[in-house]
Amino acid sequence: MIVQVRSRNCYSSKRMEGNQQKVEANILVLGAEKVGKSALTVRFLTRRFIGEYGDIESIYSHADQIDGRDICFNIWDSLCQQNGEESGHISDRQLQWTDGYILVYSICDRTSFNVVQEQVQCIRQAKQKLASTAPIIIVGNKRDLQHLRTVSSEEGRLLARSADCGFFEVSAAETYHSVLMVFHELFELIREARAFKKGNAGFKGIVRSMSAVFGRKRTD
Ligand SMILES: Nc1nc2c(ncn2[C@@H]2O[C@H](COP(=O)(O)OP(=O)(O)OP(=O)(O)O)[C@@H](O)[C@H]2O)c(=O)[nH]1
Ligand SMILES: [Mg+2]
Repeated sequence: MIVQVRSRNCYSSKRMEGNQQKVEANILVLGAEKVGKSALTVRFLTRRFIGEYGDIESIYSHADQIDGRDICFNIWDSLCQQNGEESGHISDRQLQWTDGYILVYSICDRTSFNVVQEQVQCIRQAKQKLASTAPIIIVGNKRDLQHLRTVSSEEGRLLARSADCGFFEVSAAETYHSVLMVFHELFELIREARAFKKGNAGFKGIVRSMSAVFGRKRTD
């Protein structure tokens, strides 16, 4: 079961406020079990770290402002599905819903880092199928537990670079600001991806118009 939670100021999608259109971004938070997906999400939503979050899958809607612009974040705090051999399975519904991904691992848990690697591959393969350009940010969480670290910062950075993803190491337990940066950076990447897609569509439109004017080149 997925619980849907909407904040008071975020009830209408793409609502017009004055002359400004509200921008929506669907963000899917993925990763292995107990890496801090909910802690990260709740930190962003409430600025607080509660400690225990239970195992409820929720989609939260949250109103925010970036550079004076109203944004509505829809954040899907997922549960790690154990799908036979394949850990960290991502459903088609999730892949179609999302505009951007946050893939979380714990710096103290190498298995969770491996799950993120698998999820990056899964998203990249799906991208070819869906022709989607949803950006990814990889997050190494629990940075406060340095003495238990098993995944180096360098490994995280390398994975992100090789897969063309953003990268942050954070502690949802200790800091709000770095968590805020993760969500805002992802929003920027989503905005860039949308602008790129729009630019491409415009270019294709120009090519189509030119074909209409000058006629298609016959290939037969
Ligand atoms: N020390 C430390 N503990 C954290 C941090 N983030 C989360 N935790 C703890 O890690 C445990 C799991 O956190 P959750 O946020 O529930 O993790 P999750 O990935 O949502 O877990 P599931 O939804 O059950 O898969 C909890 O006991 C949290 O208090 C962190 O940055 N540092
Ligand atoms: Mg959770």
